[in-house]
Amino acid sequence: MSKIHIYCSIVAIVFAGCKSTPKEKSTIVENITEKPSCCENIPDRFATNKQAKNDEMAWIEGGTFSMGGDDTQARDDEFPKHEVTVSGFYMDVHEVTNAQFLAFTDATGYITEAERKPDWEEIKKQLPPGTPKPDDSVLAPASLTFFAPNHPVNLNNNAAWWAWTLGANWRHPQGPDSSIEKKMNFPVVHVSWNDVMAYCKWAGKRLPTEAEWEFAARGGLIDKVYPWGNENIDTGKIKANSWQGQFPNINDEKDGFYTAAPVKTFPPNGYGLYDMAGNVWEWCSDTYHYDYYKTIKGASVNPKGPETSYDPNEPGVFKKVTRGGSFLCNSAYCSGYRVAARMKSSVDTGMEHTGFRCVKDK
Ligand SMILES: [Ca+2]
Ligand SMILES: [Ca+2]
Repeated sequence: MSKIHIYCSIVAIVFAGCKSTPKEKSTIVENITEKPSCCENIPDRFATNKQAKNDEMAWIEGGTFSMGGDDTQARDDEFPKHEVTVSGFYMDVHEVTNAQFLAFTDATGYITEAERKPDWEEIKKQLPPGTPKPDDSVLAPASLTFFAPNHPVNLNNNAAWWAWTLGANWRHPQGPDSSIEKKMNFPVVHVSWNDVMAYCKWAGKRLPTEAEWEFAARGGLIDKVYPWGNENIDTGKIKANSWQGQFPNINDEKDGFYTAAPVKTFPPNGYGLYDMAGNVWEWCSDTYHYDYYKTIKGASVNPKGPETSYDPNEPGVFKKVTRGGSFLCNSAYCSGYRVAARMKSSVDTGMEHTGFRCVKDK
């Protein structure tokens, strides 16, 4: 998912003719190699480390594991399974909360991307030449919020449940009339990859690599589908915050939460990590490439992801990996809470169901 995708699918009238045309892999002549400039030149004022000392982190003893899909729901980009070794690291036991993110913005004055007016000069680089500039009412601070249609929809069209909501951002997760005032222990959302990189630098931490994230999510279990083993998420005790019922129009809320839940509501995995399945998606440091696993030769030690980005659904958009699924995932749709499931989003995109957690070296 990316801002561009939503601009194109929701604001189609404004961008008449704007269409991201999926191409066959063989016709892709070049992938995006340009790194987003904002991740390398974060101002030094963000590089303080006062808050992080009190954060709850778990030591994850490194090891070797088999990375990739373990069941029939696994998608093509999760194969082949391959051997990966990661060194030990500390990991936040829960997703970064609104309280933690507020401490960061209070200390630094940081303004997230969703709170800024979109930069037309940047956006148009990703659009067909000659695309007209939309009205200023569209190019206003906004973010992607979930809305439930009142009828079943085609699950291939995610614009059917995502809205470009003016005034939505981490302080107002469902739009300008919503608030985080009573949600300080909820995961922060509507943060882009660029935003979370700034947080990590301030906290004296970093984002996990995709391999570290999956190793940690498995919680010491071998070749299991979920952080708790192989039992289906809807069987037995409530295991995580996901979507029960018919997605996206009917949510039975058997787990007690329609959207996000306070962190640490559900049982931790074997490493003491909460919400590695569900609640909100979590950014990783790796660039996303659909075929990345297929290019890995032999044993891999502390892999940091591919150099180039490629998503067949939005070729040309530079994306980073997200992991773990969210309150919107269910067993009939994406099962994104499987430990091997991969998702991706452009670096400037924040969404109502996407947050992060940090790691730290010894
Ligand atoms: Ca739920
Ligand atoms: Ca999560």
